[in-house]
Amino acid sequence: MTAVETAVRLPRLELFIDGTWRASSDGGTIPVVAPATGEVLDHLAAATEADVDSAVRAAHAQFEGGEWARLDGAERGRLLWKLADLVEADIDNLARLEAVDVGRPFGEARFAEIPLVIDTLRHFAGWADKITGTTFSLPPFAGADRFSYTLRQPLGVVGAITPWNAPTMILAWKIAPALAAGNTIVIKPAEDASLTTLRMAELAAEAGFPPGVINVLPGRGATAGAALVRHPLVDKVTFTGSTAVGQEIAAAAGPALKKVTLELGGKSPQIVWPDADLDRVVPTAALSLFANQGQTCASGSRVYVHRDIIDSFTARLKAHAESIVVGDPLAEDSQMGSLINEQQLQRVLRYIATAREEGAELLTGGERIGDTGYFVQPTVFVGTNDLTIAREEIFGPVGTVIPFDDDDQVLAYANGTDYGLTAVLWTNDSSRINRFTRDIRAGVVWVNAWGPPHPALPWLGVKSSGIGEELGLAGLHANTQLKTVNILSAPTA
Ligand code: TXE
Repeated sequence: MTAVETAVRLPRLELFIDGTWRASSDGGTIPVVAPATGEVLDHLAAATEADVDSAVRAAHAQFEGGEWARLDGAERGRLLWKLADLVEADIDNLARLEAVDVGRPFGEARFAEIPLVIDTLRHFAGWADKITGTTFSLPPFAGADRFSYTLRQPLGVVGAITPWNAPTMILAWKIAPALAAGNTIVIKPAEDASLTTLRMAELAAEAGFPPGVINVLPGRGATAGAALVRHPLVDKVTFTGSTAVGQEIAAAAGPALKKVTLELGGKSPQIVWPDADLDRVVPTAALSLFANQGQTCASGSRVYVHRDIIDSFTARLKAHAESIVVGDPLAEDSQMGSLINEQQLQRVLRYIATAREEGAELLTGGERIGDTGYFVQPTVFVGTNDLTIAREEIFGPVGTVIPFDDDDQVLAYANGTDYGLTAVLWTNDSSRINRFTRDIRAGVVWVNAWGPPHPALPWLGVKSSGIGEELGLAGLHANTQLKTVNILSAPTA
């Protein structure tokens, strides 16, 4: 059945520190498990606190006066562009690694995620020689002519901690702006999804980044991740993951006054009004619910549908969900693959059980598929806004459709959550669009679409969904430090 090449070539599975590959200092390892089969493919080195220290010191040395510190913006941009070219040449291999390691369908990785990696690297390659401050026209000070301006400088060593759901894309979000701005970086990928990050380290070495500019430390969150956050030579921590760990990181980085960017969970609303064209809405709403098995922070997992169209909407969504092909992530026709691990499977099944206990109506799905791997049917419940599944991030293929009657009610529903990542509005009514784009508490709003982030556009969450911005000029600036300079000439007579 499959036209996809299934042989997977694993990258080196050691730590990449200062341009060299090393075992962990205590010999510790983490198994590499293929979620679709449960097979242990190999073992990764697991970084210790001492390994974190070596990597941060290498990154610091390059920043403080190594070859990297002497490169100008155009040269940094050329290296990022070269890396993008190497990723492009390796795209099938990277997509296969992602499918095997994460369980997401090869096609999603090959045609959506990895192209975004390339676009992100090229976008920030273009910024690298265009980082500027501002000049000010101010009156003389203390009898002397005054020239004041700002410099925008790199921060130093960036510590990046990435999750397993879209590990290659999120890695690019961290390295591209950090390196464009002239920082060096130490990356701790997720335990369950380190393969593409290690492959990217191989490609970065091939691109010619000086040793120590990019360091990769597979390892455990509580040890390697926490040590990276604590390290005194780490100037900024950028993290994508759960809100609970984001809070721990903010608490650890706070007393040291480190810069932090946090991209955390979501419980994003989609609102469908009666004038929306359901032929367009339903496939996109389903994509938002089920892409990457629902393991996307931007998933529009609360679907508010006006009561006038609820029956027609649910009938179409049910038919669409039941047409989705769930199967081997490497098979060409698979539209959904496996959840990441046993823990995530149990979490999703628990939420489904809770929804049933709370009286939600099961529209479709609701079951695990088979007993190998962690496959779950695309699942939709219809119910009320106070269901647990309508309030908590599930991170699985489970959507909740909730009818609404008027705009005040649905705005209150949409904003009645601790999260605020994305929101999707389905209507052509300009008054509604103006009101809701203004009043909805979210970092990113889509009107009549839902899709991937674009590297030129800031990506951010409000409330418990995060702090700071990634991507776009704002994401570049989040990797820089301003300095104000005042130059006074000798007093004129
Ligand atoms: O995330 P963790 P988990 C949400 C989603 C999911 C839940 C749990 O709801 O079901 O989080 O997933 C590292 N100090 N999201 O447990 O633990 C860890 O090693 C420093 C949403 O996998 O937050 C990994 O590299 N680092 C999210 C990374 O943090 C620590 C994507 C994320 O893992 C650490 C992922 C510590 N004390 C999960 N503990 C999104 N925003 O898209 C762990 N880590």
